[in-house]
Amino acid sequence: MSLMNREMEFYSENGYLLKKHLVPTSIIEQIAKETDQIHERMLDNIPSSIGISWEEYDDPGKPKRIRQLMHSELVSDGINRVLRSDEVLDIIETLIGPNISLYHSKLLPKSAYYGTITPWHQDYSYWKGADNQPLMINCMFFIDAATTGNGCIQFVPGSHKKGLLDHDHGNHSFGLYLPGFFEECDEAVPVEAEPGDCIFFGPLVIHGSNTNKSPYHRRANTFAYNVTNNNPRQCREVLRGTVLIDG
Ligand SMILES: O=C(O)CCC(=O)C(=O)O
Repeated sequence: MSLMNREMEFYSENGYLLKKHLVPTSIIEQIAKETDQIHERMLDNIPSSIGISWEEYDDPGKPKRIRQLMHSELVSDGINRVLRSDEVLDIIETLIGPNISLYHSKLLPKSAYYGTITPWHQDYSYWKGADNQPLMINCMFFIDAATTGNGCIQFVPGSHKKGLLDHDHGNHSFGLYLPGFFEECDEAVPVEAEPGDCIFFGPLVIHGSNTNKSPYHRRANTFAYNVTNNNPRQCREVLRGTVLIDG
């Protein structure tokens, strides 16, 4: 499935695009099972290939909750299938061309009651490098429903046209953020999503999300894809197209 003209226009105007029901229900159910109780399971035994950053709170009495889990394709076969599925890659190909590599797959569990803010930022602040253009793109897909009540992602439409802005640095997960951290932003648009929906967004659009104080988890997963050879260190696995050899 490729994108319709109006979807392409929406994406280039706003910097993001919601595609409804892209991942089949049966796979979402499988992933929901595979990521059930993920916080408790990872507490007992973190496989060496997985990278975890935990929620940090002032109150040490709160339970340990995962904020970001890198290499999520290794904890869930379903996630591994979605990241290389034609449904997702056909859209990525429409947006960045035929030479596609995986940069990362990351689970964002935003736990019920304890999920914290993701401050306003542009992903290219993390990804930029001398030999890397702002071409990488995210596909965020939803395992649970995401609503304003449980911290759905929010975008500042059109903000990708401003280019990369200066970010502040903090010593925590999501340690690069725009001045003001997560201050009220009148232009921000919350994008609610159902399980199986995917949001595609570019490296320069400003985004963030609120706390989850609700009783509902907001499990989501992002795949970051790169144009192969746009900085080979940020191309972990070629998924489509050719590998261009320099020289
Ligand atoms: O989990 C979220 O709501 C936002 C995640 C995010 O902004 C990111 O991974 O860059």
